[in-house]
Amino acid sequence: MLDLWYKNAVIYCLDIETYMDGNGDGIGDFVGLTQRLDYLTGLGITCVWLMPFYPSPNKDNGYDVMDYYSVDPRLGSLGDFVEFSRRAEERGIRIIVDLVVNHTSDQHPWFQEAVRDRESKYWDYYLWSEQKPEDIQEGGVMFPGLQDTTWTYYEKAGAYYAHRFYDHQADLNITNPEVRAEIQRIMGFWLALGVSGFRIDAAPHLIELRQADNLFERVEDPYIYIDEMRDFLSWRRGDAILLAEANETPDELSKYFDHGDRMQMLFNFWGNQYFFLALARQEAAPLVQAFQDLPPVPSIGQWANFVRNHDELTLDKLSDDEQDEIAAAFAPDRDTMWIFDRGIRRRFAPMVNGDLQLLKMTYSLLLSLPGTPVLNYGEELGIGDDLSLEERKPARTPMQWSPGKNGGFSTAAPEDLILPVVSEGQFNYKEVNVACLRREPGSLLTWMEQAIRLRKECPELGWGQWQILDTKHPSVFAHRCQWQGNVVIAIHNFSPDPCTATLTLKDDLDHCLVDLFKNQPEETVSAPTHEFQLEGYDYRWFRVTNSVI
Ligand code: TEU
Ligand code: CA
Repeated sequence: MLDLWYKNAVIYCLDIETYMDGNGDGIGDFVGLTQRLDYLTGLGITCVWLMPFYPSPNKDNGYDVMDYYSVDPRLGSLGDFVEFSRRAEERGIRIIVDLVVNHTSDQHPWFQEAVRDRESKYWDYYLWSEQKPEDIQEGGVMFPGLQDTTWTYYEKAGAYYAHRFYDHQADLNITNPEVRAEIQRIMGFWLALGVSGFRIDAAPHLIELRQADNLFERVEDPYIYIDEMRDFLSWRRGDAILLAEANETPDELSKYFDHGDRMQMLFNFWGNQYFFLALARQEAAPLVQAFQDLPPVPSIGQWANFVRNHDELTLDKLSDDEQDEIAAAFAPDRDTMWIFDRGIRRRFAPMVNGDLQLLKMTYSLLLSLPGTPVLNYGEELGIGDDLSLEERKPARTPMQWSPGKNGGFSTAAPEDLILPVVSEGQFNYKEVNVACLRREPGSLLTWMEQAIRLRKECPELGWGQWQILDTKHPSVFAHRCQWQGNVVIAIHNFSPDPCTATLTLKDDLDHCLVDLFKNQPEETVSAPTHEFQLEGYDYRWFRVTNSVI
């Protein structure tokens, strides 16, 4: 019997720094987060993905790590981590942590030792060149506009070092077996502290194996390194998972799964980008096509679906015209709303002007799509953003807990907060916050709790064989998931206009459909096609039962 807990999980991503401040210094911390575990339990979350919380100069929101074995003192101590992990476990909540080993901060002692002494073993932990090489091809700089090159001269070292991301994030050389051993030690450490797996940051760049002479040629099949990571992981903890951040084309993605011996989970960036195109066009076709293009998933593999994450909403796989369609619908002001010339730096609720029906339809889709849903903190409230902040920060403002001071995030003076709480406009914390929305029957938060409960009661969605159904209506997306003889069908209308969808349900002939949100029987499928009357942005889930209830 396979106990693949992640198949029916509900994952919630949060940044400790902006979640809940327990000691009033304006910065979220482990103590604050631990106080909020009951909230997460109530919401129905089963797994928390913690963004980097390690000591860091914090020039890239913690993705610039200077010590992999510790907790940033601003956020607490290792003891606080263990307390948090223990209390999460008590509530049946698993923890996944970010593993950021494509690069280290230039302040990491390995890098500092390397530049101090070329003879030290740490020199070969990184990628060096005496002359400035051509910029790394295949994707080049990752942050155009904020990053000029992939090679930067380090005065003290007298050489250039490679970096895919910011110049303070020196790429590690994983062709060096000692670096691979370090990565295993890091994984082993957090597994021993009870985590259930890792989000592998920048996975495609991590596995770009590079020759020690810096030629950047692939010396062997780069994916083999994932087998090595996975082997190590599974020996140390059988039920732990690797969740890769790999924004790649379907062809490439299949290599990350392989036959089930590499990553268990991959973020579905492909589906995400085409979802936004579908929404902009109010047509299901782009999402239908995207899911048909995805590679088959091995039995232990799983897509991690999401609406928004902490980065820009990257649209790099779409054409310029398609990006323009999305811009016109959701982010018309290129100057303030876009970044890196490929993505939108807004949260989702403001992109759709807080349209509650559209928000519910979207999160209903997220919770029902084949795979496992990943929510970003605050999405359950329809939290807003702050476009006056620089770079990717608009979508990283603090969680909004109450209508009180600083939205209940912190008791510090507002000017001392790590980032300002959204306090202006439609999404201001006085209106959009946990305390108010949980008491409002029709709110997104109240609805989300119910929807998450439903999702957990429908394991067919996470485990089953899925198929996309023809709906005879361009704006309607419908899919059917079957598992262990049980069937769930979900129907979503991507248009604000009511319509009739006609589904071919020949496999379900003579069965009864029970509307799961309304908890009432619809009608019996008495012909091979069945009509559904849908409201604008409607979402319907049905369980197929043997007899009329
Ligand atoms: O992002 C890696 C990365 O490649 C993304 O920025 C990517 O460009 C984008 O999502 C779409 O392709 C990760 C983290 O998520 C990000 O916050 C860090 O800044 C980055 O790694 C560097 O560590
Ligand atoms: Ca604090």
